[in-house]
Amino acid sequence: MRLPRVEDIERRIPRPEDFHARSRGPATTARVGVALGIAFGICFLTGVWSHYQYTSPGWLPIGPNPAWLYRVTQGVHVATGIATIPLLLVKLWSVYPRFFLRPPRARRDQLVDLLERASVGVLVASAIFQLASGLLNIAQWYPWEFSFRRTHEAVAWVAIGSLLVHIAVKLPVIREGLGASVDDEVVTDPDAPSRRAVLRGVTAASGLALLLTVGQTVPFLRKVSVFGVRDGEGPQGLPINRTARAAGAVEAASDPGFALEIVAGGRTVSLTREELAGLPQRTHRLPIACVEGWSRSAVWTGVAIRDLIALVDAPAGSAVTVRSMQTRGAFRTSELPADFVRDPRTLLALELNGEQLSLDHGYPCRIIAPNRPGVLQTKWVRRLEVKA
Ligand SMILES: Nc1nc2c(c(=O)[nH]1)N[C@H]1C(S)=C(S)[C@@H](COP(=O)(O)O)O[C@H]1N2
Ligand SMILES: [Mo]
Repeated sequence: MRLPRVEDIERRIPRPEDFHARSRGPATTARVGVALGIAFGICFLTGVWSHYQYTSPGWLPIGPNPAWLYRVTQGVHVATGIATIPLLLVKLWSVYPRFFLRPPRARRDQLVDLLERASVGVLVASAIFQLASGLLNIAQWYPWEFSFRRTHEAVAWVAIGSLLVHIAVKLPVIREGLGASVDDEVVTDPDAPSRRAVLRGVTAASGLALLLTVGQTVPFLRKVSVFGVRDGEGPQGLPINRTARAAGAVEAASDPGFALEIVAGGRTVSLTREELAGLPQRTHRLPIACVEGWSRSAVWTGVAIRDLIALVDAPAGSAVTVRSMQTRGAFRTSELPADFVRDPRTLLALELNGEQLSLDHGYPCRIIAPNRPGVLQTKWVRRLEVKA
C-alpha cells in the first residue's frame, strides 16, 4: 500500500463547482447580505446606546426623558438580534463553497487572498459570537468566566469593523449581485429550491423568529410570542428577573426591624417602612425594561427620591448611590445621576399595581425611574447615599 500523496488528498477536497445548489450565487448572497448588514447595523447602534445608558458617560448626558426610550432601543436590539440568526445561517450557507477555493498561484495574490480570508474569518467568528453570547445572556445561562457586557461590547466593535472592511472589499460583487435578477438562474436540478424560494424562506424564518419573541416587549403580541424569555406574567402582573432568594436578600428584606438609611455628608436619617408610607406618596406608570429584551409597564407608588434626600437637606440636583440588601451579584448597588434624582417620577417604590411590593419585586422598597435600564432598577434598597 502506498501512502496518499498531496495531490491525492487535494483531489478529494471538494471545489466550489462541486456544490450544485443553483440557488446560491451573488444574486442570493448580496440580497441576504444587505438584510444582514442592516440588521447588524441596528444591533450595533442600539447596543452601543445600551452601553451608554448603562455607564452614563459624562460627555453624553442621558436623562429620564423620554421615559420609554430604553424600552424601545433595547427591545429593538434583542428583537433584531434574534431575527438575524436565520439571515446569518443562510448567508453562510450561500457562500461556504467558496471556502474550498484553491489559493492563487502567484505570491502576491496569495497574500491578498490570505488577508481576505482572515478578515472574513474574523467577521464570521465575531458575528457568531455576538449572536450566541446574546442568546445565552437572554437565557441567563453563563457557561463562561468573562463579563458578558464588556465582552459583548468589545466584540461588537470587532464585528462592525470587519463588516465595514468586508463591504468595502466586496462592493463590486455586491453591486453585481444586486443588479442580477433573482430568476435568471440555470436550472440543473429542478427539485432543488429556487433562489426565490430561499429568499422567501429566510424572510419567513426571520419574521417568525421575531414574532415568537417580540411579545416580551410588545404587549399585544404577548400571547403569540411563545419563545419570549419572560412572557410578561408574574406576581403582581410583572415578571421577576431575579428572586430575593437568588439574590440572598430574603432574610434582610423580611426583617421587621428594617429602616432605610439616607446619608448626606455627616447626616443620616433612618426611616421605617411605616414612616416611608407616611410620607407624601406619588404614583406613576413606568416600564421595567430589561437588557435581556423583555419589558413591561406597571403602576408604581412610593416616595420621590428627591423628597427623601430633602430630609437630609441635600439639593434635588444631587447624584445618589443606591445600596441594596443583596449579598452577592453584580447589581446590588447602582448610581442615580442628578437628572434622574431631580425627576419627580424617580421613586423609592413601596407598591406595585396597587399592592404592597412582593418580596421578589423588591420589598420593602425599590428604585423605579423613567428611561432606566432594568438592571439599575435596584430592588431591596437599604441605603441612599447622596454624593458630595
Ligand atoms: N438588588 C437587585 N436589584 C435588581 C436586580 C438584581 O439582581 N439585584 N435585577 C434587576 C433587573 S436585571 C431587572 S430587569 C429588574 C426587574 O425587576 P422585577 O424582577 O421586579 O421585574 O430588577 C432589577 N433590580
Ligand atoms: Mo434585567
